[in-house]
Amino acid sequence: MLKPGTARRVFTAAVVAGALLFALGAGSALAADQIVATDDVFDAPSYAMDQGERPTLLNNGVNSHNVTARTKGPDGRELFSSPTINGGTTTVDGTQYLTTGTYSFWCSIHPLSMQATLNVSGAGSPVARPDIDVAGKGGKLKKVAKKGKVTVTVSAATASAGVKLVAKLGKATLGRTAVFDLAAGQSRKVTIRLSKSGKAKLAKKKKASIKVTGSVRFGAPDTVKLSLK
Ligand SMILES: [Cu+2]
Repeated sequence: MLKPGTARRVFTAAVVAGALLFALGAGSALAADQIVATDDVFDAPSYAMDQGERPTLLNNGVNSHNVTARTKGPDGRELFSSPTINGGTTTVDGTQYLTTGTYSFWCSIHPLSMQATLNVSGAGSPVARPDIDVAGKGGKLKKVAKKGKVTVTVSAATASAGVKLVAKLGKATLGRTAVFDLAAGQSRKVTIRLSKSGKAKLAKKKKASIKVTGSVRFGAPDTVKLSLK
């Protein structure tokens, strides 16, 4: 038999515990676990984060360490990675786009002894992955070869940093742009200047199909074909 008042106390305790759990679950203030490296191990077999977060890497060792995902992202490079540091802290980049799941990583310098997993919880929401679109029209081959310029329009559906364009004729690179950033919803006309050898290659043709590929870190590349006559 419960003493009078016990049931109420149990009920009150359950309500308080429930409210506390709710507050913890709803709170986005819980930061991602810090990944700590010493020579030459990570301090835990797994680390936790919510969606949209970027953990930090602390290097307490003397040797250089990094965090490098073991799988590739849509850009063909590491799904997430940190710079290599020989002390202090740095931020892991690319994890902000991850959805709930378990992702393995290692230190690329010590891949045998430094392996761990990153567990992304169901809380939070991921940042929209960079998403670009490259569009353009063909034109007069003679004009393009003479002016040595190809112009395309690059649009970003989401914030896309570190965009660059390469124009190719078959396997030969005709020209490339410097890296530029686009905000979400931004569209920009970009001119690719062709190299001297690129211009010469093009001038020899009667017609040509130029491929312009836009690439962006952490996002999928996009290609447009321009037919020149
Ligand atoms: Cu290392």
